[in-house]
Amino acid sequence: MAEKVRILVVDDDTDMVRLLKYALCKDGYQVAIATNGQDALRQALELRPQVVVTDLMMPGMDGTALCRELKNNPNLHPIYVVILTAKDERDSYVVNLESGADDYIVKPAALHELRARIEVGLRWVRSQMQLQRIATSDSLTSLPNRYMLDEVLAREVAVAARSGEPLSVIWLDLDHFKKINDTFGHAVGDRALQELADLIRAQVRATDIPARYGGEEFVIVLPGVDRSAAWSIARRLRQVIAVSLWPSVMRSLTNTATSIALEEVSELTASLGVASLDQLVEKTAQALLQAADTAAYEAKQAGRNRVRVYQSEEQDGQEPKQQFSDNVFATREIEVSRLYEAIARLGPTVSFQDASMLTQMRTVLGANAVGWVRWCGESMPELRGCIGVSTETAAHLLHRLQWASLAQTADLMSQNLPMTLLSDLPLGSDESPLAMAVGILAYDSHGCTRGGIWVAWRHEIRITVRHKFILGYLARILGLELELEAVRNAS
Ligand code: GH3
Ligand code: MG
Ligand code: MG
Repeated sequence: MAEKVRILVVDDDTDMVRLLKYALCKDGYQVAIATNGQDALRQALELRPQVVVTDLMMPGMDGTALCRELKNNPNLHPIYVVILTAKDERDSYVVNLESGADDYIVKPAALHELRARIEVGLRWVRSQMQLQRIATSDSLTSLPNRYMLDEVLAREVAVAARSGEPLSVIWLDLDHFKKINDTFGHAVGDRALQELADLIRAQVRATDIPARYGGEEFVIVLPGVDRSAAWSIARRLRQVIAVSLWPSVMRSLTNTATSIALEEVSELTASLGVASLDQLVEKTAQALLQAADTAAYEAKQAGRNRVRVYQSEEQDGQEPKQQFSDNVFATREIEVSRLYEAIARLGPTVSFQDASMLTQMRTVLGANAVGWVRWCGESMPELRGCIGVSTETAAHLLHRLQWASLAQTADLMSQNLPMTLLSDLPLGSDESPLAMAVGILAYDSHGCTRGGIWVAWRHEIRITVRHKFILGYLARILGLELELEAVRNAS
């Protein structure tokens, strides 16, 4: 059912407002009434009426002042104001039309004339709304466009600067998107952009504002979100995009000739940059966007399909970069003996997660042994945060734990193969306070990490195994029945 048109009737004559309410309700409008200017303004902000019919002479705020308030409030636009008054004077017409009134009717007015004028007003309101929609939203994705983004961001920067609340921005740029257009045509490219917009909408909260900056670049404004929370959101987005964007494009194009060719592409990924207002010396919307764009550019440079947090010059000296950057292995040495102590206390479990919905992997080029430590415990403060352990350390640990086959592979790989970087840390900022993982990552001919298996010291550590083949490959290395069972389940 279509939503009813909302009309606010204002008159200090209570009989008059009741009569008008009765008549207009019968016409199918939703009608609210007020008997003075202040109350009318309050109700207008709540109800957002399309049309206000107001008397002029009222105690307190009169009709002229009310009209000015209604018309000057951008949150109420578009609103059509009809003055309905006994004051039949040329000067009054002029003053009120100049105050923003759209129409002026002298009482007593015939009801059918009032109706006709309300309809004129609604035609204007509808065309204004359509114009507003065209001017502020992107026609392909229906997300706010760049013009709207500029407005929103300027407003949010001003609010954050005043309140001291955090404000972050994510810049998202699809990877090698030109290739999608070149290979499959613009219609498929357009569909991918629409699917991406839906995916972003589904991933963010109601208070976050996603927008299409232009082309295959999107920006998400995150009011009240600090840098590390924004980083988590960006990482989640990156992962969801890598996992489901291309499959959903394919699903949306099934039964078309192109859908068969589309299977040739295994994934469509994005590079993301994160920046927060508190990192900037110059706290402007433009500087914030620029910082997020710079971080996204760094993500591209580092190999795409990853997240980078903007690092300002001053911060570089203060905090370890790896605490906020994806895909970075710390250079910091871990005192292995201390890890053994902790491991001995906790006991290992094998952990893997299958994501069978993921698209096929064509080639496995090799694998690397890597390790991750995430530590917030009081006992080993020097290990706080996320630290990547070197291949050698990982191999060493595996030997100590007598995971011989895994350790052998790790040894082999640490000698013969280049280090592949993790495309996603297996741990989120809100996860368990004490965790450690050592394992093997498999990667394809593009150097993209496709999955792995881990010896974990907490169940919370999960690594996505993207394809049964990888799972099988790793299971063979480990010689574990458990994983072979999972391979069957994944097929
Ligand atoms: P990179 O990983 O470096 O970002 O590579 P890229 O190919 O994604 O980036 P580049 O800036 O070279 O190309 C962007 C492409 O996005 C060019 C254009 O064909 C495509 N594009 C931009 N807007 C649209 C659109 O509205 N629809 C379609 N189908 N394609 C678009
Ligand atoms: Mg681009
Ligand atoms: Mg791009």
